[in-house]
Amino acid sequence: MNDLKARVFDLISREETRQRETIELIASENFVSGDVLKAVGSCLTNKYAEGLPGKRYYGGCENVDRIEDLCREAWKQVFDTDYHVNVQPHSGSQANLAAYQAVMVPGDTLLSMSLNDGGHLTHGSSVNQSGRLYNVVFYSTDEKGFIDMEDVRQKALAHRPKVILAGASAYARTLDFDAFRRIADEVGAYFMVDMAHIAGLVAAGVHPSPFKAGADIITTTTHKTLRGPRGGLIFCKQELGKKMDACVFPRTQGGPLEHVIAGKAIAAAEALEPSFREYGKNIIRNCRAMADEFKAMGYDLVTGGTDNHLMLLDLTNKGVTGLDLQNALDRCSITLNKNCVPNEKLSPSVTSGVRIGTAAMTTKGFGPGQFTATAHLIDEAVRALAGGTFSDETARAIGEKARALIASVA
Ligand code: DSN
Repeated sequence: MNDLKARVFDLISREETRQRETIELIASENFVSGDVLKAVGSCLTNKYAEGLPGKRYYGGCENVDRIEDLCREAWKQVFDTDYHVNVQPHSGSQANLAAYQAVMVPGDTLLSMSLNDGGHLTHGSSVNQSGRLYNVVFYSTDEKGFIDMEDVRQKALAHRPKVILAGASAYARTLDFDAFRRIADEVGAYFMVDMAHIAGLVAAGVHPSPFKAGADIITTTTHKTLRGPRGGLIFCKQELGKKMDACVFPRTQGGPLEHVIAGKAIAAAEALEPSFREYGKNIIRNCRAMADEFKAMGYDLVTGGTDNHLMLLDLTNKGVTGLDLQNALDRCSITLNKNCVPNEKLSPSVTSGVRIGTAAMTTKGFGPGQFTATAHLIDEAVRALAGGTFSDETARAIGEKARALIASVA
């Protein structure tokens, strides 16, 4: 093995250790099963299969055709839907880009939630293609951080968007899909949902379903609460299916990643197991327990709490920035990410808050006891940072306790 390979494998092994010995609180991450890893690491990575099952531009597709068909059917079963599905998007960003192209032309209006309020980069941010191609209008959150549905309606009436988008990457509350659908109908807009963060909760039946609300297009990633491989999916009403497929390939992508599609099929099989429903319930139970503990310790939570897998801590009253806390916790075997809060005064690379999610550590077996104990470890770091006493010794002491918590469920 040459030196470069040895270095790469060494780094993979270090990352395995980091993932094993760290309390993982990034709300968009999770730990896949050995079967998902096996599929993603399989010989399917060698295969080109541009096109769709039965309509490929390459020979030798008989096995990948079958896998992709199984994958499509399984995901429809997971969400109990007869929508059209495309399982080829390489990511959530690719899924959104293709979905927009199926119903909008450049210059059309998209009504969505801004990145600062909890939306996603691909929901019209000026630094993303979505913000450059479309005329983007953002609806707002109220002073507590809740989506203001009256503002959605007023902006929809004023701007007559082609698409109204519901979905977020840092929003701790239930999305009212029925209310969005009604507004979209009132102004004749397509109603699109990006359920990437909450898809596992929808699959588990612990968050309202955008399918039941009749969204026209639903995109998701497969690697967050769904606990599958890194990738995307697009569901849409049957009448949009042909256009949607063409917007994935050849419009925005080339050859599909059939090894990842196989991993998505395995993840769908796992989401269909009864234990997945239990997993979804536990994610929320754990998140509420941790949020309550933070509140009891005097922390401000955006919206005052959580209904889903994540919470946003506003650290303004603690005198600590999101960046400082993220960096300090990196030294304590605890991983999370800095995050903007409503009316953010600091830059997105510093921020006044952090986002905390419970999906990954629920997979590892953490229950309310471990999550509340983790809240106290984070508080220990915050207090040391605020008091100017955070040191190598603080990091070592918190890190030891974090690793003991992990060991307690191993
Ligand atoms: N960047 C992801 C997140 O952390 O929410 C979304 O794509």
